[in-house]
Amino acid sequence: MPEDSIDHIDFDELNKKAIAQPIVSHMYTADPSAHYFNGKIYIYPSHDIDGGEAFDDLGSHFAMEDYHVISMDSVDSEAVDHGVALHVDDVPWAEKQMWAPDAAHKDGKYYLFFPAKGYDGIFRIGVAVSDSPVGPFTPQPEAIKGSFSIDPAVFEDEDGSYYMYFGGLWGGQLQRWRTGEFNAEQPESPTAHIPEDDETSLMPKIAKMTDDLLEFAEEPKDVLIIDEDGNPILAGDNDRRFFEAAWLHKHNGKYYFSYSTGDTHFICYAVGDNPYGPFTYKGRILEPVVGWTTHHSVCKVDGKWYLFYHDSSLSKGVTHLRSVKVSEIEHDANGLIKTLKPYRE
Ligand code: FUB
Repeated sequence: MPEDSIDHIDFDELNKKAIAQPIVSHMYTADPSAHYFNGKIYIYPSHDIDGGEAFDDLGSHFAMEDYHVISMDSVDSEAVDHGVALHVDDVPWAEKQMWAPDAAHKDGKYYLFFPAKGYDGIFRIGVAVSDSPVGPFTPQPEAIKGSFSIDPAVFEDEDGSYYMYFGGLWGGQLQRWRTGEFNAEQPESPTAHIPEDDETSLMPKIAKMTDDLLEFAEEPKDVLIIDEDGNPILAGDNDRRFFEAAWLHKHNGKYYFSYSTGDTHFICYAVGDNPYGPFTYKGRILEPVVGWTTHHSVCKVDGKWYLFYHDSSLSKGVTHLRSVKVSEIEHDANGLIKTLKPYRE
């Protein structure tokens, strides 16, 4: 829901109708990547602050500086904030905008993957390592070689392979990499370099990770999202095309790629037979929330699937001050996910 349409909202009423409440309210959190590690839920969110930057379509107002990890024994239990896990000042290559992170666990080590803008104004993706799921994390001195854009999501497949999905339009700069080189022309325009409406939309990226999870093992490739007829989703299909917030979960042997449609504010999903896709569009997981952005993860806890997501209800609609929530989702007998409405009628 865009910020200019919130003036009429009675937030006390809205919060009564919300299907879930923020899991923490002492700070603003967003973009939750949830994992079930060693019998406990760990959430790796963005830590929203008011950095004093004016709102623009490049997302300059998302001026986050650090990450906190949150843990929960169950989806109903108290959420524990474990404090600063990584600060931008400790990342040699990063200047600002610590956007949506993710984490992975391998051989007793924990890896925090995060996008940030470098001193050259270009988003890259970094990795930081810890012996604990809650950090503190020690960053690698350089960003992942060949990385670009935002919103990393690292999926561990059942054969022990790890894949990173990433990318985001507008302020996330994916459209500036269409030729393989960063296109710095029209720096203030969020939509310059976006394909025409009747062209194939920009697709998210995938790269297999090296065994140590510190680099890409291959050149990033496109993750193709197709419609029911097998045609790539078009750039003008704003209700279905990929914008940002990639996530991958596996259910009954199928790969579910989910994502945000950005300016139309949906969380959608598409299903495929392997990590690389193609993925066939199937529908929406979440209808628009209060706030411009919508971003999520899907995590299985004790045999049930949960959607971790955010809205701006606690801040009364401030776009860049969001709060993480969690709600159960269901896959039906055909593997389709029932659409969640974040507020009751
Ligand atoms: O939190 C900053 C950005 O907003 C994220 O990277 C996007 O996915 C959107 O939620």
